[in-house]
Amino acid sequence: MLYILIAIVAVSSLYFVVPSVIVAEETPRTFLTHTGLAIQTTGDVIDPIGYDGEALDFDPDKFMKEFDYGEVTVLDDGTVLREFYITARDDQIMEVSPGVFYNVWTFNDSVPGPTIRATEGDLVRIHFTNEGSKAHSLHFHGIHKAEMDGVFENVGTGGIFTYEFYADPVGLHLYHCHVHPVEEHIAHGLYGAYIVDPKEAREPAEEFVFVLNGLDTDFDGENNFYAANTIPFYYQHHPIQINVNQNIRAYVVNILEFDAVNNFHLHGTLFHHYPAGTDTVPSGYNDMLTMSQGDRQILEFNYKYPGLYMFHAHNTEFSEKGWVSTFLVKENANDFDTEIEYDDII
Ligand SMILES: [Cu+2]
Repeated sequence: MLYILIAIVAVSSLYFVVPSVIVAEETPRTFLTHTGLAIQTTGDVIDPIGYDGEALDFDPDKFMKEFDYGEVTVLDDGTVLREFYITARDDQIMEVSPGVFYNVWTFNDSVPGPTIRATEGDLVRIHFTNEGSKAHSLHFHGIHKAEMDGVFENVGTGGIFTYEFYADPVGLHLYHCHVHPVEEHIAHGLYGAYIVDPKEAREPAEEFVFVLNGLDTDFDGENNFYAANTIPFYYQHHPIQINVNQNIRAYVVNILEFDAVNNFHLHGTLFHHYPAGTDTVPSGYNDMLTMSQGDRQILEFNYKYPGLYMFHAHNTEFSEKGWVSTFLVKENANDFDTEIEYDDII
C-alpha cells in the first residue's frame, strides 16, 4: 500500500516539474460562437463555423404546439388531400446547450422535424427533397404500400421522392430517415411525430408534442444530453404554463438512440394513456411510462392543484443530463405571465 502511495505522489509531482507532459495544449485558443460569445480553451476546438450551412435556432415552446396540417385540396371523390413539403439537410449546426454546438441533420431545418398531422382516411402526399450531402429517406410508421415505406429507395443528394399513402390507422406515429447507418441518421436528428386524428375528433384539450431524444455530442455512441424536444433542461427553465382542471393531451414519442429504453414520469397527477394512440379506450392510469425506441403514447390528464410540477425521465441519469421539464399550473388563465422564468418561481 505504501509503495502505491509513493508511486502516486511521485507521478503527481511530475505535473509541477514537467507540466507540458500533463497539459493537453499549452497555448489557449479563442474562437467566437455564433451568438458572438468569445470562448477560450486549451482543448481541441471543433470549429462550429466549419460547416457550410447556417446556425439554427430552435424554439421548443413553439415546436411543442405547432402542427403541420399540409396544403389541403378536396378531390372529386371527396377525399381530403394533404400535401407536405419536407427537405432534408445535414450541414447545419445548432447551439444545443450554452457553448455546445452540434451538427444537426434536419427535416425542414428543425430537430425534430415538423409534426405532420392528418385525419384518418386523408390522402397524405409528401414531397421530399434531399439537400443533404448524404442519402436520406422518409420512413413513416403506419399502414401503406411497400414502395411508400422509405426503406429501400434511398434518395441521393439533390434527389426528390414523393411519398403517398392514406392516413391510417388513427394514432400517434412517427417518421424518420431509414438510410444506413440508421442510428447515425436518427442520432443527428432526422425524425418527427406523425398524428392521425380520428374522424370524430378527440375531446378538446390543450395539446403538446414531446419528442424524447438525446444528443451524442462527442460521437462515442453514447448520449451526452437527453431532452424532451432537443434542448436539455429547456422546460425546466421555461415552465409550460397550464391551468388547474385544464384538460391536457400530450403526444409523447420516444426516438432516443443508443439507450434501450426511455421513460416518462409525471408529478402531482396521473394520466390516462393510449399506446400508439390507436385505441379510444385508455390502457391504464399511471404516472410512469417506459418506452423503447419508436414507442409512443398519448397521455390525457389535468391538475387538481396549482403549483410547479416536474415531469421527467425517472431514469436519473437521463433527467440529470437534461430530460427534466416542468408544468406551472395556475388557478386562472388570466394569471399567466408569459415572461415568467424558472428562476422567478423557486
Ligand atoms: Cu438520413
